[in-house]
Amino acid sequence: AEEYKNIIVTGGCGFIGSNFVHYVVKNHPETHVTVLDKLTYAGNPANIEGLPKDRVELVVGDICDSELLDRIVPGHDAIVHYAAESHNDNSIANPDPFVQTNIVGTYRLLEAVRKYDVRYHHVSTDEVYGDLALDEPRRFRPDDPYKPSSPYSSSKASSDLLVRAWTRTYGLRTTISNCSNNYGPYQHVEKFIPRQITNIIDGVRPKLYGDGKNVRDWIHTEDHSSGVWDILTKGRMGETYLIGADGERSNIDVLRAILERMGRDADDFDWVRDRPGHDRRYAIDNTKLVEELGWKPRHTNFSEGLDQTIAWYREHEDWWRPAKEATEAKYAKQGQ
Ligand code: NAD
Ligand code: TDX
Repeated sequence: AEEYKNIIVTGGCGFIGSNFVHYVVKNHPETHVTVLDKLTYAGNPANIEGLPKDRVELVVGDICDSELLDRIVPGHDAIVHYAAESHNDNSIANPDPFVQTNIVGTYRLLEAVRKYDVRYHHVSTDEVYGDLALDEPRRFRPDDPYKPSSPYSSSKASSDLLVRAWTRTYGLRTTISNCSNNYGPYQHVEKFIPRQITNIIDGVRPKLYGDGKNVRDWIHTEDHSSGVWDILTKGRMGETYLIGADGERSNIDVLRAILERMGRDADDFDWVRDRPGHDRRYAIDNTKLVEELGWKPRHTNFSEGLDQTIAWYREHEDWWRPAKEATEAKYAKQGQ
């Protein structure tokens, strides 16, 4: 396995990026991390607070800023790119920052990777493959055609295609991972699981879109981190790997599990307006990652992961409280 001693993690103050920074600090003591993060509404420096100063440095800035990239990329041996606008509902209300950060931002990073010849790992989503029917036996595989549905997923798909083309044309050393829905600590309260947990804490009824039968393939964010690390250090150049942990569940089942574990009635929620273009089902076939790189998820007990996540939000109200009111005001305007 390749060792990288000096890596840049973009979006390292967001949910999944910060969990990856914690993972690297804990498991790979030889590696120094430079976090590059713009600190948008979704980025919070508290997510990486308390980590040793000699292991993690925060640079506040925009991935679209090529002069900044010229200053910080030299001297690093790899970039792991998490920074993105990540929320589908926001992308429907205003796609502009999605095109900027997800497409233009990735382009600027690829140009820096080309100029300074650094290893690049691109973090993406299973949503690039579109959606599956509930009763379809098929799951997503790395070579499936791209068929994104939303402004968010189409901007991520665009960024993946830039990576593939820059790799083939300029011979960059890159890999791509497409992961399913993450849950765990530090996830923004706009997302499904934290939104419902914090609503229940606040005595507000959780909100379920459409008929609630949409299926997501849940993975604990720490398992996503170990998958990305394995691909970064052992993956074959130019390859795409899918990260998923056989965690398919309908939204209504997830919501009822949260209600039950928080001592509430199974029907104590509101049905709200469906998301336009709402993808029906995502499901990952992880064979390539498991067989080629020997990756194994550790958090395979969803109920246990959910209990830990509920406990985390109960214990970290000071972390999520500042974002809660504005998030719910935005949803209320959309009838959600
Ligand atoms: P997030 O919204 O929690 O965090 C995004 C981070 O990127 C924030 O810290 C934000 O400040 C930063 N950022 C945004 N624009 C930036 C810019 N122009 N320059 C520098 N930093 C910028 O997102 P997340 O849920 O942690 O997702 C991280 C990545 O993982 C994204 O690329 C997303 O597409 C991908 N992904 C997410 C999931 C999921 O379930 N959340 C699943 C698969 C893939
Ligand atoms: O209040 C809600 N009620 C509800 O029913 C919210 C916020 C969501 N939902 C539904 C919509 C989805 O079917 O729950 C499901 C999950 O919703 P999100 O948390 O918004 O996630 P999703 O749209 O599936 O996308 C997530 O996984 C893939 C991440 O936000 C993306 O960044 C990632 O690429």
